[in-house]
Amino acid sequence: MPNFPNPDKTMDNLRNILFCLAFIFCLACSSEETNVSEQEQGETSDFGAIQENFKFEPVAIAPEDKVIADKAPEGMVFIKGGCFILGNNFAQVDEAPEHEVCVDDFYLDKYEVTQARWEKVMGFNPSKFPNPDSPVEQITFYDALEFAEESKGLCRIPTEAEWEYAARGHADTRYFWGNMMNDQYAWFKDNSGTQTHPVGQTKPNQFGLYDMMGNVWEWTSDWYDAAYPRGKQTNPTGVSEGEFKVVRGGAFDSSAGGLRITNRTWLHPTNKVFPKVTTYGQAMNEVYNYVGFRCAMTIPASS
Ligand SMILES: [Ca+2]
Ligand SMILES: [Ca+2]
Repeated sequence: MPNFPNPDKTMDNLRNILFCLAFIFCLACSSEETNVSEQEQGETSDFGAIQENFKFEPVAIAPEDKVIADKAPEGMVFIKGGCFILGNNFAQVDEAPEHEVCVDDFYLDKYEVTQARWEKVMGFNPSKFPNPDSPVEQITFYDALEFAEESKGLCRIPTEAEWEYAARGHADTRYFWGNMMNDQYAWFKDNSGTQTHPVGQTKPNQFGLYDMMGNVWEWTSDWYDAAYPRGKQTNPTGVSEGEFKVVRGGAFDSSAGGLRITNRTWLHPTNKVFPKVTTYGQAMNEVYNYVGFRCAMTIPASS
């Protein structure tokens, strides 16, 4: 009897091949979503041309806000709330769609939480680059939350929207200082010497905030959802549950591209560092290891 291929076997083989192809395709797609590739994207537009029209202007405190601004706890600045366009339609998929967001007034730490400040509250210093004046790093989201709770009303983790609003300082450019990288404003891969630096050594943004871009990534309170909501949002706090928390701003080991204001990445709230292998089994770049945070504070109702 001639040896005809068994049609079932052939279908099985075909199915296996298709399955493999689909699997490889999925891997290729999802690796686009890892922290490895995200840093490098969105760097090709003609930002130089737009740059010429941008002017850096510090945000002035309106006379009617002076009292509230003066009541900012030590180390915090008053952030006058407002509406802005959050997100970026021309970078990574999870930064779109651009949508209008309004946030209330709040206070925000001028600096990333330093190791000295952390140690005073928490009694230990987990940082890889020990220096009392440098940002604390290698802390989980829950560690940061515990610090916030211990700080008795003077600290909460900012929402993602508050973080982006504050980081922009009303700029609609790629960075708060314009569209081209400028190493006077941020510690990043090209100027950091592969380490964190004491806070406040680079130039501040329009609100007087330091190191919003670079030095260490910063935890926000939002659960990560790759899809931003559509339409106008007021004081958004993100989706009600998720697997990862949003971290923002890039770190000393990020490329210039990773420091763009709208860049989002995500980290499991129990991780102190970005894992070498994701939950999807992809090998991760080892460099994105440094996450810290800064505190926000809601303006007391009596103010
Ligand atoms: Ca930072
Ligand atoms: Ca990203």
